[in-house]
Amino acid sequence: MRDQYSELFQRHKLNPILAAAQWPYPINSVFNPGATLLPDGTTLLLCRVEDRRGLSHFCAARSANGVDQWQIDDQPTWLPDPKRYPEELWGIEDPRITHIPELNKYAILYTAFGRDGPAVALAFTENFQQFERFGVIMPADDKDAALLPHRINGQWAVIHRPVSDPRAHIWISYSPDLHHWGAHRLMMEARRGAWWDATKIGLSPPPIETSQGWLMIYHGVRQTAAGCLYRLGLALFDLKDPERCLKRGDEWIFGPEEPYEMHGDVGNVVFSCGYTIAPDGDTVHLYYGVADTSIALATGSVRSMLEWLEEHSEIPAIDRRVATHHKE
Ligand code: BMA
Repeated sequence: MRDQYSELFQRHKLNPILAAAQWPYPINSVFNPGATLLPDGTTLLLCRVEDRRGLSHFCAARSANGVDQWQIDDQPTWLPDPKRYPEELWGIEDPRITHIPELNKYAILYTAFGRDGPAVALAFTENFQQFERFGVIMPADDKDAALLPHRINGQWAVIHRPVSDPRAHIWISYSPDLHHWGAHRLMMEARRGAWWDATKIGLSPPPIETSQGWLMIYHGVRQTAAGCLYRLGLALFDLKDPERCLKRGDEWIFGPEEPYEMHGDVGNVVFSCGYTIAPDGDTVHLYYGVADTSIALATGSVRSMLEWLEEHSEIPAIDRRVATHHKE
């Protein structure tokens, strides 16, 4: 019997590493950033910034070491454009960045928040200054999406989280051209009952491609009498058939513990949309929003996450009441 839980991620001692007070223009909060390493080794965070109307836009912050000395764009980098894109009426949220070598561009999947609710929208950029919008690719209610970095069997693949109230599961959909999406498949269901990931789950950052499969860090939402608890867990999916779940961790691996994670606009939330992986191919810098207020950093290892899954995994049975068409 273990006498304590293993900790896969270590919080940085400078947490939170980015907060509203550092912003060059007035904002309410900054959280849930997408992340990538630029070719020169700079860490780029595309941060979700909320203003005092309650609406969000994106602002880029760059740092040589990914920890401090952030160069923050002195005005919003990417604003919602509700005149041309009505689905962005109430803002843009939670960007997830994937570098796409075939296109030599970065894909950004984000939540466009409009009258019908949150929808998944796609855009591309080469420089994080100009953004080419493809518009909504998964209509409301849908969010928590990322594009896989290359085609699978000739098809592009998007992981996303449609809501079938009150439950919400993780799905994957395919496209030949990035515009037309179909072949929707259930990837992983929310558990039921008392579990930490009962009722609602969603992709957190884009999955990590490893020799053993797509390693997914996902969030589970536990609804309690005192409000929701957002925590992170792990699962592994087949490289060539990513809708096939190979392993799913039982316990959560990271949850709100520190005061900056427990208190803020929405307390008890750790929510990650991005990471960078160091040149060693193993060290993961996980960037995450804390309490929908600021940004924090925790460091982990791909190898340790895979080893942990070896010991903490169950192979999930697909619940046929939810996914009658799921193939074995
Ligand atoms: C989720 C998303 C996140 C947010 C979290 C906690 O549904 O909207 O952007 O951080 O709720 O409020």
